[in-house]
Amino acid sequence: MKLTTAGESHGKALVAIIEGLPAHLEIDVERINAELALRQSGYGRGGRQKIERDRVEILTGVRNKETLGSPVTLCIYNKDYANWESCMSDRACDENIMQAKSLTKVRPGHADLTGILKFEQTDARNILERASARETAIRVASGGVFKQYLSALGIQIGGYVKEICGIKDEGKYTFEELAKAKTTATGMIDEQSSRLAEEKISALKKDGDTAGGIVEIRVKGVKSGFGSMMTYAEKLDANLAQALMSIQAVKGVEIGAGFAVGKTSGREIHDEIYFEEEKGYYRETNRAGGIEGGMTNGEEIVLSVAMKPIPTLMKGLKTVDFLTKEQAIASSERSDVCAIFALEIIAEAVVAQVLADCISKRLGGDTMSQIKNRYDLLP
Ligand code: EPS
Repeated sequence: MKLTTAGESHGKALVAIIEGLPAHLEIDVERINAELALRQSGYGRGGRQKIERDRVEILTGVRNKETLGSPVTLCIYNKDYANWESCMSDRACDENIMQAKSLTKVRPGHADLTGILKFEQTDARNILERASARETAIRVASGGVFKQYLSALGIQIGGYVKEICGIKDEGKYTFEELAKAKTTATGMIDEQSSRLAEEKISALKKDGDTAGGIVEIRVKGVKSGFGSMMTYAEKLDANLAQALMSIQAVKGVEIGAGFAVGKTSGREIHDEIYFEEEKGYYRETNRAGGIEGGMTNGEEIVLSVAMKPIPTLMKGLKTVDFLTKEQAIASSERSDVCAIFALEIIAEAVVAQVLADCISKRLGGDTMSQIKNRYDLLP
């Protein structure tokens, strides 16, 4: 399967084309819209989310609520484009408004400076419009399609926010308990930790600052043998890490115990193997995070993803004005203080994409029922 996304943050729309979906996958568009609403929520989101009410429009590839096997095109119109048309249109723009909306006091941590130099621009707007995490809206919409493919096979994805700027939710949760994360203000499950995180976000906001954080993503129901150790390109852990790292502002991905594996001995870290007639092979621990040798081993897939604080600070950091080369304070645009709740939703979508692709490579299939029959026959 192949996913291509396009669209600028304040342009007309965000679009995605998904190639390689089978025919007869049932698509419930309202399930996708529910994911989009979740992505816009969470304590600490900014003003843009009050303007947008993201809803997906399916332009191609689905008829009568079922995929046809042709490319599926998704579209989310940016409501804010109405306020930006005079400087974001593909037609001749208003020079004065373009000037007023230009950004040259490049933000440390953002794509602004390197992008300006690389693409020979004089205005970081031509960089930030695509670098913006607004693009994640269409990835969540696409993820909504991939999740429906996975749930047709009995595979579910969940997760929660583990940490926001030093405030930790240290609970150990069953897969079923993860659903609660979607109902709290921060995405943390433990209410006390969630309240402390809210206080932290409020204090950062007051100080013109932003919050980083960590989320955990879990996948239940993937049978063993997806991904392959035969070539580096087929290793599932590598593909998950690549995809998660492509989410704006993500700086770290861990599979299972992650970096802790480097601090311990083999006896302490590897998951011992057992067999029972009814259960088949199983492990009593899951420090491998459900992946060994680049392949699923039938246990839950467990991933952690760390996001740096958003680089648009209301009290900007020191920088240089790209035009004058003078020392300056970085430009501040309307932005979010904390988008870790959103990260959890986005990371689920991205994981769904990688898994759907991996499953389709192994099982092929022109129709969803062929794929389901092949999946059900696997041990
Ligand atoms: C975002 C929309 C953007 C930002 C944010 C994510 O909207 P605007 O720039 O109009 O306020 O809130 O984007 C960034 C963090 C960024 O660096 O550009 C969204 O819909 O998620």
